[in-house]
Amino acid sequence: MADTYTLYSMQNSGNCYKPRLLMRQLGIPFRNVETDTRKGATHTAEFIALNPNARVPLLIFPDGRKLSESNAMLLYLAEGTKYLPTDRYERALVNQWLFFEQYDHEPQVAVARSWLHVFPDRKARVTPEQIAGWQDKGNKALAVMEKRLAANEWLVGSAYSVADIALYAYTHVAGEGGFDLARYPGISAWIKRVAAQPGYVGLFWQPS
Ligand SMILES: N[C@@H](CCC(=O)N[C@@H](CS)C(=O)NCC(=O)O)C(=O)O
Repeated sequence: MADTYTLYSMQNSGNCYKPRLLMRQLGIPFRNVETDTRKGATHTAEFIALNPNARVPLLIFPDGRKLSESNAMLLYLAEGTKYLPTDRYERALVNQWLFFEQYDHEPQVAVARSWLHVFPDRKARVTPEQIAGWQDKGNKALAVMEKRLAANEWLVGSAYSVADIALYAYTHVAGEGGFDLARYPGISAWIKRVAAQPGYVGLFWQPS
């Protein structure tokens, strides 16, 4: 039995940043195992034995239990803390934003960033139509966020929650996917508010 959590994660990944940021804000110690998907590190037999879905992040509990899916980690780790509302409806709204993030936002905003920025060697294989498709749908997702954040400080209720962490992860680096955040003043102000939260650390932070 280990004495801390182990997180398999990749520094440049927003999905991996979500649990890193939350664990840092909750003061939960963990060991970070850098797992570079650009080098195929999630496709080794050893890694697939841990996560058959061959993706990071992957969280290993001190007692050996495993959890994949970044937003599942946020919900698990935030249970009983100020980062997850206790009110039933507000919790449902947190889930609403987490599902939105995985279905409408991440597949456009993160994928555009991945092809244009994280894997620059792949850039030559991307067609202008693909880029336009990601940007059109990604801007629609950003517009949904803007509608909420133009009039509210946080995505759910009146407090910073795991909904903000989940959406912040790829929104704050959306410029690297060719998105113009200047078009979204509500989102731009929210990005500054998230970065001012206690215990905040940036995308590339990992425990020493
Ligand atoms: N829905 C998953 C997505 C995880 C994901 O796509 N991870 C990427 C890095 S951001 C990955 O491991 N890719 C491995 C590969 O494509 O080979 C989550 O939120 O955790």
